[in-house]
Amino acid sequence: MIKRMIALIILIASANSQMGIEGKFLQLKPTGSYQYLKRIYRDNANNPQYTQGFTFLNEDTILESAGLYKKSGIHYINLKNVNKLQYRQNLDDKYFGEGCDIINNKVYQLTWLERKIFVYEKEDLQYIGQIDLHPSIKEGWGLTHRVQNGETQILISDGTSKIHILNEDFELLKSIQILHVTIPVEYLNELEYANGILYANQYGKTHIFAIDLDKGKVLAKYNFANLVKEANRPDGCLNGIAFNQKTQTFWITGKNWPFIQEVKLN
Ligand SMILES: [Ca+2]
Repeated sequence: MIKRMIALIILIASANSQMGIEGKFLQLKPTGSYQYLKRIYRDNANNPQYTQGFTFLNEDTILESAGLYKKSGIHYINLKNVNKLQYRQNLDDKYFGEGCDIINNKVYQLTWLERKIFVYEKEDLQYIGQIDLHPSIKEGWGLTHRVQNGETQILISDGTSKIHILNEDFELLKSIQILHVTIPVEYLNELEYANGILYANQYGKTHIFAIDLDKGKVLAKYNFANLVKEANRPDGCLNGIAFNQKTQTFWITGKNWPFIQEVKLN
């Protein structure tokens, strides 16, 4: 009897321990599943774009911001002809282009260390003006927006684990630190807000996080290591997340990548 009780205690202790480890593992790595759909190749041999911002204008046109000093710019590309850069505007050599978005019929483009946000006409990307990045924001990295209770909120990443929420006048409302379980997610980069969820990649890594912004919490992690390998660009990591409202799919790419990839995130 005593032997049987001891065996039972050992069995229960062992099961608890295994569940504990497994539960912790699952918590640390909530892996999101996805399916690849279409892929469109682009001529990166002759016309590489160091993609820093990516968002849809309409169902088949993407706004793209390109980085690097002396090579930065902003343009539209159509999915039917991705090699033609429509309404391309080059930045002055001293600016490094970063995240971009279309917010209430205007186009906004961050710059990296220069702390300027350029504003353009949506139709033809004619330059309208510029705004200074709020002093509490470290650098200009990713840009997207959401509408909360009828109010537009601008969301900016700055290479830290924080997402900064600003009003339409680019005044800072609050900054939220994003945690993956208990670990701050550093180097948050390109952003895309879709259906109440913030999507962000992490500089130099192969995954995209789905984030509950208000809770500051990672909901899922989608690993695109296979895509990064196929892109085969040691000079360019995963960057560029654009959500197509009509098809409810994402198009993702990277810096100097030879293709853009449609993907359905589950
Ligand atoms: Ca984006």
